[in-house]
Amino acid sequence: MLRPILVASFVLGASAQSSGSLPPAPHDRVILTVSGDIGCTNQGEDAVFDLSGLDSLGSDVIHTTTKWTEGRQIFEGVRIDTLLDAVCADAGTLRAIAINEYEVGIPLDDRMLEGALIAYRRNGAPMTLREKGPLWIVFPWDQDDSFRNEAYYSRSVWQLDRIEVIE
Ligand SMILES: Nc1nc2c(c(=O)[nH]1)N[C@H]1C(S)=C(S)[C@@H](COP(=O)(O)O)O[C@H]1N2
Ligand SMILES: [Mo]
Repeated sequence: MLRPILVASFVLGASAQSSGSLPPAPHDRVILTVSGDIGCTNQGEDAVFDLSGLDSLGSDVIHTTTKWTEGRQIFEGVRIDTLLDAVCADAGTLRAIAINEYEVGIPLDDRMLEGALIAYRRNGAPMTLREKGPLWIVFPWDQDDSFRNEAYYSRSVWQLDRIEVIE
C-alpha cells in the first residue's frame, strides 16, 4: 500500500522539476513570447506569459537612473537566468525583438544573466507602451559603469515583445 504512493509522489516530483517553473498558458493578455531552443512550453512550441505569469517566476529589483528617464527609478522584473530556467533553456544567445520590430542579438555572458532584468514594473506600476512597456530590458547602470556603453544600451530593449532562444 505504501510503495505505490511513494512511487507516485516521486514521479510527480520529478515531472514538476523537469517542466521548470513555467506557469500554465495565460488567461490574460500575453506580453512575452519565448520561442526557439526551449525545453518547456505552455502554448504549442512557445512559452507565453501574461503579467501574472511573469510575476509568478519571482522578481528582482534594480534602483537606478537611466538615459531615458528623469530621476532614480525602481524597476521590478524577472532575471534572464530565471526566465531561461523556467523555459528549460540553456542558451548561448537570445534574439530580443521589440514591438516596433527593433531586434538585437544578446550574447549571454554572466553579466546579462545576473545583471539584467526584464522589467515589468517601474516605480510600482506596470509600464504602458508610451512608458516603454510593457517590458523593458534594464541594467543596474548606476551600480556598474561597465553597463554604460553602446553594447549594453543596444540590449536595453524597451517595448520588448518576444525572445528567441538560440542554442
Ligand atoms: N524598442 C526599442 N528598443 C531600443 C531601440 C529601439 O529602436 N527600439 N534601440 C536600442 C539601441 S541600439 C540603443 S543604443 C538604445 C538607444 O537609445 P537612444 O536612441 O535613446 O540613445 O536603445 C535600444 N533599445
Ligand atoms: Mo544603439
